[in-house]
Amino acid sequence: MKFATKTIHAGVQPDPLTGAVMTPIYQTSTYAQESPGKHKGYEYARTQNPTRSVLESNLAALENGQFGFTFASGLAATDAIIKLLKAGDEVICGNDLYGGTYRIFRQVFARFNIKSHFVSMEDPQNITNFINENTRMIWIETPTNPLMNIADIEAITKIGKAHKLMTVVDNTFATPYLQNPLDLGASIVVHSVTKYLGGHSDVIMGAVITNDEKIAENIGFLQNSCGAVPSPNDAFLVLRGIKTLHLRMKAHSENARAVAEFLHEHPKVGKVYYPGFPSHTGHEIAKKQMRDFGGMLSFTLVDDDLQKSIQLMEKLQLFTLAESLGGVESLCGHPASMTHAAIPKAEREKNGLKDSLIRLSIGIEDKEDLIADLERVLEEI
Ligand code: P1T
Repeated sequence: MKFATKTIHAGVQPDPLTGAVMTPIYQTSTYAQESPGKHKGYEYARTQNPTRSVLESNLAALENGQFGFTFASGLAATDAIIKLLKAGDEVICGNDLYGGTYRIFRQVFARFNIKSHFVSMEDPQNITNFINENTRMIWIETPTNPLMNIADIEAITKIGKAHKLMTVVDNTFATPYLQNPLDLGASIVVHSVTKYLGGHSDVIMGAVITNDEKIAENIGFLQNSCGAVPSPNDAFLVLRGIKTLHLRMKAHSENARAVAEFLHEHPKVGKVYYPGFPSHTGHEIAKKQMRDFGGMLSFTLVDDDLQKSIQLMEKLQLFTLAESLGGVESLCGHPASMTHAAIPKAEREKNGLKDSLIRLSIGIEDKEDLIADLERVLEEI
């Protein structure tokens, strides 16, 4: 099956009980058993839920994976993956990551003696400098949040395999429409389903997808044992959202390209962080591993003036100032005080994340209206 067909059909069958074409919301916490242990494959809804199972099969198919698991949030999915490790293990992470991912490594799992190193993934050789006998995992985002850096998934998974490490790719920004890390050798794909997969800013959810049977068995065990599962209602909403993923990602990518080009030409704009530009350091790798460049971009003003950046975000009308991304509506955000505030300022700046940086999640409105909104505000500040 090709991608668009998979979004609509993979894992989805008319309901065996009624023939309902849309997967029903099985809003139940438990299931009747005929005799102890004699049941229809469903015992308790933390462990299995038919609405969730359909979504998990669908997500696995989209990522060309065999096994899919959903969680109550992207961070709950991240939490489950880190719990594959034990005290004393070490992880090498990209140095530009969602602030919450940094926080869970540094402020939660550090307490359980899981050590994390944050290094630039633009040159995969940086990883080898940190590998020792305790290293178990490499963790990357590509494109990264919020600097839109690109990591070479194939090159990094090769290093991972050579040292028997798991390579985890957070594919939230790209989505499986644009990039399939498992095909490039990744051990695990993680998603904040909250974003493009859900697509409508109305659900918090995460997902883990893998082709590795042993990893799948452990993630399934952790999903049930730790219990951060999503609700069947949310599983229904995400199944519904995914049916238009291909159409939305095409529109997000087209609009983001137009907005990036507009900003690039504007005299009041400083740097535009967008991997679709041939001048972007990761452009060639992005072209190799992605089908388009996605709907996210960041930029600074020419004088790096924080107050003007804030004014701009306050004055935009079509871009709502809010955390999150990947919905049909455009959002703007201030990473330093919002999504990446958990990273100490010195660390942020060392990695190139300026306080004046503005992040845009480009929606699927008419691009002329988005550009007009930005043009008006850039004029006013
Ligand atoms: O918010 P949650 O569903 O728990 O997902 C966490 C997460 C994981 N990975 C990436 C790349 C993310 O961007 C996120 C969440 N990010 C935001 C809320 C944000 O505005 O960047």
